[in-house]
Formats: sequence, C-alpha cells, structure tokens
Amino acid sequence: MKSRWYKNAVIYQIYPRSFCDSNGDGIGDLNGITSKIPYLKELGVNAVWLSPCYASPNDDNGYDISDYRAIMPEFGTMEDWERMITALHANGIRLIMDLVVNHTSDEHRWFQESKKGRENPYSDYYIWRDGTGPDGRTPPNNWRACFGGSAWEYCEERGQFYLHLFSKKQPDLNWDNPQVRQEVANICNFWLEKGVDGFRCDVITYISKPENLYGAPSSSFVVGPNWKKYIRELAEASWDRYDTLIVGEATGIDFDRAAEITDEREHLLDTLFHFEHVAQLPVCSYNQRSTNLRRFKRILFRWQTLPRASWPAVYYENHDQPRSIPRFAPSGAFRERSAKSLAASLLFQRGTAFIYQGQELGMTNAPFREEDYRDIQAVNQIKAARSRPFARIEMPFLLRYLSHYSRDHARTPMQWNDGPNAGFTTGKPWLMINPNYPQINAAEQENRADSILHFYRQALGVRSDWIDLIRDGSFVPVDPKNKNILAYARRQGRRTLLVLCSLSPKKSSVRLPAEYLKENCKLLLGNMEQAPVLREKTLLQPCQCAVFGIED
Ligand code: ISL
Ligand code: CA
Repeated sequence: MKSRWYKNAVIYQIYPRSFCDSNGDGIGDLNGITSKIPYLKELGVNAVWLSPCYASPNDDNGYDISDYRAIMPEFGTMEDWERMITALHANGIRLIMDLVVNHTSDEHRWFQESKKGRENPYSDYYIWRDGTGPDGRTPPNNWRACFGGSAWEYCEERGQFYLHLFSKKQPDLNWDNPQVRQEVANICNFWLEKGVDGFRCDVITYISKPENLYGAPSSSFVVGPNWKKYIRELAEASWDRYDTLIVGEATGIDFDRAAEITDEREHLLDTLFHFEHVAQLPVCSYNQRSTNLRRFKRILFRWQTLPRASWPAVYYENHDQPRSIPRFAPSGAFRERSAKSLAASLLFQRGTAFIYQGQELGMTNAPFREEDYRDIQAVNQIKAARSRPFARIEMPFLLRYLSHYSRDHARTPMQWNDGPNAGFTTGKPWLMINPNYPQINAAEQENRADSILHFYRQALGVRSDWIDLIRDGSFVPVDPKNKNILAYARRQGRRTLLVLCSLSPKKSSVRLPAEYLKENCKLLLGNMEQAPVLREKTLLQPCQCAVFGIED
C-alpha cells in the first residue's frame, strides 16, 4: 500500500497557534493556514506537518488532547479543517497530523471515568498504582516528569497514583490494555479516512512501560518490552492500510536502535526524529562555534549512514527547539548569509527534510523577559526557581539558560509583514512577537530577489531537479574535520552534487579532493554574487555557501 512518497518530500511544520490568525482573537487558526496555502505552494514544499489542532485545555498547547475527533474551537471547526485539507490536496500538498497517544489530557472523558475507581470500563486505560510508604502516599518509583516534579500524581478520588511523564494534566495511557490500542487504531483510521497522509507520532518511543514499575530504572520506558508488538499491531490495523508517512518522535533513541526500528522490513516506523544534534550544550560553551560545528557534523554525517533499508528525517528546527540562528550559525551582520548556508547544508542530505515555520525567513530567538514566557516548561521552571531559598542567585542563571533554549523561541508568531503585529493578527497576540519583525518578515523577502525566502525556493527547486540522486545517491563527507565549513558530496553514477557551507564568521578554506575539481562543474545555488573558485584549497567568504553539480 505504501508508495513511499515521503522519500522525495520536503515537509513544512506548522504550529497552528502561531502561524496566522484569521479572526483577530490573537490565536492562529485553520482558516489562517488555508489563507497561506499559496505561500506554501510557492515555497515548494510537498507536505505540511500540523502540530495538534484537536480539542484541548491547552496545558501544553494542544499536546494534551481531550477529544481526538474534535477540532480545538480556538482553531476553528471540522468544516474549516475539511476546507483546509481539500485546499492543500488541490495544491499538491499532503497533510501529516500530529498523533499524541502516549498520554491524553486529564480532561479526556476516558480519564474522567478512569479516576472514579477500579470498577469502571475505563479503569485500566491509564497507569494506576498504589503508593508506597506507611501511609501509601509515596510514589511507586522515583521517575521525574519532563515538566518538573514527580511523574506520579496522587488522586484522592481513586486513592491511587497515576503516571504522567509530562505535566500532571497529561496522564500516560496504558498501552498494555488491548482496548487502548484498539482506540488508538480507531482514531488513526478516523483521520486516514478523512484523507490525512500520515502521522508524526509524539514521544512514540515511550508507550511501552516496563512490567514492574516499582523501582524500575528511569529510562526503562524508552522502547519498552512490548514496543515492537504494539507498533506493528497498529501498523497492521491502520497505518499500513493507507499510503502513509509515519514519523516517530524518538527521544532517547541512538543510531543502532533507529536503524532497527525504521527498517522497512520491520513494519514499524517509516522514519524518526533523533535529537543528538540538538542536544543542549552547556550555556557556557554556547559560543565555541568551531568545536560545536565539528560535533554537529560528526552527528549529522553519522546519521547519513543509516542502512539502505532505513530512512532518515533531517531537520534543524521544530516547535520545541530554539531557532537555528544563533544556535548553529552566526547572527548579526551575517544572519542572512548564515540562514542560507544552513539551508543548503540541510536540504541536500539523504532523508525527508523538515522545515519549521519561519526558518525560511531566518527568524531568530526572541528577547523574552521573565514575564513573557508562556510555555509550561519555562513557566514551571521559573515558578520552581522562585520558590527555592536561593532564588536571587539562581534566577539569572535560569533566565540566561531560557534565553538560549526556551521552547517559546520557536513559538513566537510568524512574521508576515512590517504592519501591526507583523501581520499575524489584528488582535492581541497570545505570545510576544519578536521585535525584529520590521526587518525580518515574509513581505519584505518576497520583494527582494536575494532574500532567504527566495533562497529556500531556489534550493527546493534544485532539490527537485536532483531528487533521484538526493534520494538514492551515496553521501560522502568532504574535509570532515574542518572547523568552519560543513561540506559533503552526493554521488550517483556519473553525477555529483557538491555542497560547501561555511558556518563561520571568518574567511576559511575547505580541502577538495581532485575528483571534484572537474571542468564540467556548474554552480546550482549560492548565497553571494561571486561563487567560490574550486581548487584544492577552496576559499569561502564568511558564511558563504555554494552548491555545484558535476557530470563526469
Ligand atoms: O521539549 C523538550 C525539551 O525542551 C523535550 O524534552 C520534549 O518534551 C520531548 O521531546 C517531547 O516532546 C513532545 O511531547 C511533549 C510536548 O510538550 C512537545 O511539544 C512534543 O514535541 C509532550 O506531549
Ligand atoms: Ca484566531
């Protein structure tokens, strides 16, 4: 059933709350997305991954779902959603929905029933355990929740603890219960019947918990004992019956595990997001660009060697990560060049490529003050630090950390133009708009041929011209130890694509093996007027990039 269309695809991630507000309530919505389909089409993307748009009390911006078959009223109605998918498909753009089934909202009907006691039809839908200690009020184990505190919450009504790996309003589902697995398959089929083209599966590697939770080590929920069984069952009952892309968010997965669980013959995931290249470095080493670039390359290049039967997903940004500028490339005077250089370094790698909204404009981290943060993760961290005895000493460190890493950096509203509120809304935006919108916005870039936006369009054009080689060709690192330049070649038969990307604010050179110094070499893409002259030691200007096509 699978055509594996995604192997040719570039996918654009939309965080609906921050994309485009059509009715002036300050919150992005589905009609806003529909109104921007011409923009997506012009950009040249093949699919959209839409972060959750289901009914939710928004404890974690929609990653806490209270009804899997309903649209969040703030985002619109099911009719709006239907209009959106129809318009996307009419423009040749597929739709990937976010599937958040490790946990639900505590306001989901299942949980409301489940917590009533041990004798109801939903009793076993969640992970309930008796407490320990003399009064039974000590959690079953020492697991910590991702958003702070114990991963267990005591429920007076039921007299037991429930497990929540994220916030206490996100109770984990009990996948060991076959009814739960059937519910998930039904939800998937509901949306597949409505025409969606696949799912991005939120923390899908966490769904199978170890058998004995009392005293279980804290990472033992990553690809737990029954993981393959449950995922294969779901693939059989749903995913494999349609022409889907199933991409797993695979926190905690290493290379070997990834190769195993994305192997086509295994019928599990089609591909996954690993997190090695976006692992947080200590804030104090943040500016050690060259050391960091070598590490970054080592990780990216290794993931390019995933075996043939597996398939990589490549990305630099998403709604949980800070902006790639200034994270991976210099900001300031070189911001435009570095955004283009990063784009070139990403888009010709082997794998389905993901672009996060605003990345194509070179949007940057925002100058948040303490009171500007809205993400549950940052808000909880600030609250906890404030309540500790040494708050005055601790706070500046936390704020510095958040200025680099808060998830809110990616979530500031899309910068459409230099009008009020960056053209995102006519009302009051739910999260601060980055004050750099008069300089960085889509309308300005639309009108300027050398903008980052135009560069992305060109890059996607080159990608589609060379798609056979990009999909199936070999990946060859070039001068891999170079501290300033990320360079590689893609090769297939007699054709070579040579990608040279400086991510350094200094002039630097890259060593090219003789095989790339051919007469028959054509510049396909670059971010400066003068292309570099290819020699054994090729000099690149600060943050310069160039992509060459070579025919033997
Ligand atoms: O964001 C993180 C660190 O800053 C991660 O630990 C993140 O929580 C983890 O990758 C899981 O993310 C996914 O599930 C979360 C949700 O908050 C994230 O937005 C989502 O991408 C819980 O559903
Ligand atoms: Ca709105």
